[in-house]
Amino acid sequence: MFKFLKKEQGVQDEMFCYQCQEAARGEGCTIRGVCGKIPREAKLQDLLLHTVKGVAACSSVLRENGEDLSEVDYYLLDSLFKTITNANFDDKAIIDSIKKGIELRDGLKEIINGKGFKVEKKYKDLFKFKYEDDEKALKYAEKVGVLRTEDEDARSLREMIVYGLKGMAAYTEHAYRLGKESPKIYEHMEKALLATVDDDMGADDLLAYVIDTGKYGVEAMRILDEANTGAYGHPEITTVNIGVGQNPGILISGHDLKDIEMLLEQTKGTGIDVYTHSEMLPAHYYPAFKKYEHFVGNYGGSWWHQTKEFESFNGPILFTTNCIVPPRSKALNYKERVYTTNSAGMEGCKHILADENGNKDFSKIIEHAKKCKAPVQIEEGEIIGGFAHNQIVALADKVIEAVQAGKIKKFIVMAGCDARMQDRKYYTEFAEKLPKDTIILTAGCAKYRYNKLPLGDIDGIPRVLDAGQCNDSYSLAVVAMKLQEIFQLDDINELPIIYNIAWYEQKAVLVLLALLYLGVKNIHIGPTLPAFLTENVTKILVDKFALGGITTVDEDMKMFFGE
Ligand code: SF4
Ligand code: SF3
Repeated sequence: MFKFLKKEQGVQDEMFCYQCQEAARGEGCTIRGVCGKIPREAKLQDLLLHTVKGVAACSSVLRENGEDLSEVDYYLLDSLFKTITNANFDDKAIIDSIKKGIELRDGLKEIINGKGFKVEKKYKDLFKFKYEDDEKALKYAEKVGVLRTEDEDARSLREMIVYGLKGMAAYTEHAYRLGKESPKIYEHMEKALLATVDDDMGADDLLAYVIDTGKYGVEAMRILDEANTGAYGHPEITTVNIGVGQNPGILISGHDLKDIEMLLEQTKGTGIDVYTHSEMLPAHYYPAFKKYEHFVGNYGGSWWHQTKEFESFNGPILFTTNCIVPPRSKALNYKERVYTTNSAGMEGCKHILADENGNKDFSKIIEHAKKCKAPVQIEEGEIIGGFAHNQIVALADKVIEAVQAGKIKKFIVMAGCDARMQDRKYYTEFAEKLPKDTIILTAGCAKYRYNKLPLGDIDGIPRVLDAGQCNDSYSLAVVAMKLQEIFQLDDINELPIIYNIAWYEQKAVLVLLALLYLGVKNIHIGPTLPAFLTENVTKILVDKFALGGITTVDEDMKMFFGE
């Protein structure tokens, strides 16, 4: 079932990155990222990660000794988030973060020395780098990238930890902006980052960190759920318009709900409409945002369609997080309409900063929108969503009745991401060919492969239940645990739930690790297994968790349903 791919050892290429599902040739991007990341950007990101580890080496010592580290906390989140696939294509922003990290690291080191504490000698290499000039920095980056770990299995486990931490940083950052935090998450981030540069760590130790990253991943998603629902109410069943209105619009993308709240407030009464894009679609499900009449609908599909859809949208676009596709072709003219905020960034675009209270002034975007034409309609109709844990629990009686009457035989968790690969047509076909007595549980942008299909309902329960963003995969876990309780099962794996997850970037890695931590077995991930998993590490995951890949729709239907 698996395709095992050989990693090139010690390649002398321009860059090496294998963190996402689109890694070139299923091995790694070495000349230029499929995502658009160029070698210079890749190297700067490697250097940023190296710097973050240096900060962690110091902050972990001080944290153990009860010091206040609020500046470090946010730095960890922001820097890791900047290196997620499709989040930041702005060299200056990355360089600024590297320089800030060096300053932090050296400042913390002084405090440590002053207080008579000690950083373990084995981390000494994390303190050598100083940013003198770009050329030297890029040269140094070659020593600290992914390929610094020669042993492929150790590299695989180390990088899996780092990718999980990136996803964790993203979710924790959103919660942080809504005033929710967990010191335990920062503590884990530091320890786990250090584990990835610690030659004393064997495979078992690293694997324990992998699973612990899943544990704190559950915590990060739980806190974000608490932050989002605490601020904006529990998502409820909602139909979302996918057509357009007559006014000029602003399109908001990414996952940050605080940003959409501020944007909706500031656009009130301006004659500008607000539309969601890709992972921001679930904002429509929150009660707090329903009062805005100018919150018109969702425009377009998942992130990778943006180069086409941003052209026809006509108005400004605000990225609050990934996924950005750099419009590097000269034929694409929308770049001057793109704005970024938070850890997102793209060279040549305007970046909106928050003031010291976390407030942002979006007036420039609003003025820009006023000069633009209304969006061109690309589709019409409605989609339905809002099936996060509270809403599903509210429907529990109906769902249980349908299960007991044999009308619902299985639930299929198809959460995760969408991306460009042709192979992803699998997920549309899979959804279409599923037996009619099944319900799809989804979250994340994977849904765009099937959320506009006429899949019908079972006794009024739609066959695609969208919980929300990828972080709302937490909701799916809550629902599974609730069902386990209702059906009085000893093991979560006895539930009639199939996991067929589409992954792309590192938040999906964190979601996978979270599910593994929760004891979920037999998860299938696709369309390909991660390039960062070696044959040996894959075997461990197969033996321990029965992790699997996917093949063809027909084969997989037979595997899952025995038909
Ligand atoms: Fe390649 Fe993905 Fe890395 Fe981009 S993020 S360089 S596509 S592996
Ligand atoms: Fe990810 Fe780009 Fe879809 Fe939140 S953000 S899921 S891929």
